[in-house]
Amino acid sequence: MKIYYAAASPFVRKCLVVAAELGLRDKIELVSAAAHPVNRDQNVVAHNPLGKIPTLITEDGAVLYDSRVICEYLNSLGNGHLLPREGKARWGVLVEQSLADGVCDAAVLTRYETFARPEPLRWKEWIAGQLEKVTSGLDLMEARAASFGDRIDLGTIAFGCALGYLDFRFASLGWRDTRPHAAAWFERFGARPSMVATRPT
Ligand SMILES: N[C@@H](CCC(=O)N[C@@H](CS)C(=O)NCC(=O)O)C(=O)O
Repeated sequence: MKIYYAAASPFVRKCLVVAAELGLRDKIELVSAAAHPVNRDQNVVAHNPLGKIPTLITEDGAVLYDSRVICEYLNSLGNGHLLPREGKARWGVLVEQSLADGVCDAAVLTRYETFARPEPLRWKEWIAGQLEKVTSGLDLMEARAASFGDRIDLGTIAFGCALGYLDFRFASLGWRDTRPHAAAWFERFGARPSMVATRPT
């Protein structure tokens, strides 16, 4: 399999952590991509009209995106223990993934607004609105993290990648200051080999 990839992307990281936790990491070749909302990477667009990463090409040539689809696919290839099969537990994990991905979406959009958009066109209130999503999302993540224990699944992996992205790009937010449960949980979770191997630099 091949994945269009950038080390900084929290969505790519989520897929690679999932692959590592399932013992599939060696089966995935990384193909560097320069995904950008304006200067679109045509190598990615050739497979995925949205031009976004991650984009996965499977062994039989199918093209999969976005990260949620890729993670479910990898889970089905491995022995499927990262997503409960049914019931309340399944919806709980999927919503946790949506929450963490939503925090990443807002953070990535803030990055684009501050670094990709020409300065005279930047919209301060829009950036503030995205950052509010990040902080209110973090508040719910704090509440959920209190009961995570040693859970390893799509929900906790997505949380880990979101918190790692905030450390990487938004350290000045100081998310740990008022979120002790998430901080303590991430201290342990972030030390997993799958997380260490994919830490953005
Ligand atoms: N919902 C998508 C989000 C992916 C995403 O936004 N990736 C960013 C990189 S972190 C990207 O490809 N940006 C290029 C663009 O917006 O065109 C997923 O879960 O895979």
